[in-house]
Amino acid sequence: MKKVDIAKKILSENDKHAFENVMFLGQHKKLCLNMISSPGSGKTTILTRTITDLKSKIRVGVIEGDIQTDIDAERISRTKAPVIQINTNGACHLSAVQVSAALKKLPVQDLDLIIIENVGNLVCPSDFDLGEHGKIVVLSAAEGDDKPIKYPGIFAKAKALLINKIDLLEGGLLDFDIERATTDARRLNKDIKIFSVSARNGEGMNAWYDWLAESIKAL
Ligand SMILES: Nc1nc2c(ncn2[C@@H]2O[C@H](COP(=O)(O)OP(=O)(O)OP(=O)(O)O)[C@@H](O)[C@H]2O)c(=O)[nH]1
Ligand SMILES: [Mg+2]
Ligand SMILES: [Zn+2]
Repeated sequence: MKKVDIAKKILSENDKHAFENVMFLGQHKKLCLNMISSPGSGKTTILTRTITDLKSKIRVGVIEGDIQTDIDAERISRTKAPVIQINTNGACHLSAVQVSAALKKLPVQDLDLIIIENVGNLVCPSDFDLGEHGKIVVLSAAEGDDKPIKYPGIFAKAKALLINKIDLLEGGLLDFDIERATTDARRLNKDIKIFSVSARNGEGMNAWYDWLAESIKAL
């Protein structure tokens, strides 16, 4: 009996659509980033703050991936940024074909930057290329500083790491060691840019905004 490697087949089908997205983004010359993290580390909060703070400089469009509900898309639309919702109906990651359809619905010509919020999951979204220019991983202080070594895949692939919720470090209620998380992430990925931020109070966000502006310019 012939053995079929289903995982390989799904991934190569995905790669075809990822390539379409690469072509689409290249034609329109738009930067696209794929934001990945565990549930609740602060992706949507980082996005709403980023969109609001950069409003006069960078026009952001969002593709929101969620297993169910449009809660996050609602939060984004309150900022007035264009947002396209993808419900994966149970799937734990976004696939390139879903993103391809969403990209065509966004007013791409009016944007400077497209950010995809992937389904909250630190593991398999990193295996699915969406045709993006770079992956951004978010790790919140409450999750523990051992996550880069425990879940190395995404930290090895990401262009940038946002260590979020650093406001929670004050008062000594958490034992998250930024130095350890940073060192381990750099050991996996020597080029990764690391930003320690609080999406709640805005601390550290300016360095992230500068990096976004530089990345758009460098495209
Ligand atoms: N203290 C603190 N809380 C934060 C910060 N950023 C986000 N939160 C809170 O963390 C919770 C989860 O934030 P979300 O932005 O919904 O996280 P998410 O990664 O988008 O979650 P999913 O989409 O469900 O994966 C919310 O209650 C936020 O208010 C931060 O910097 N500091
Ligand atoms: Mg979210
Ligand atoms: Zn998955």
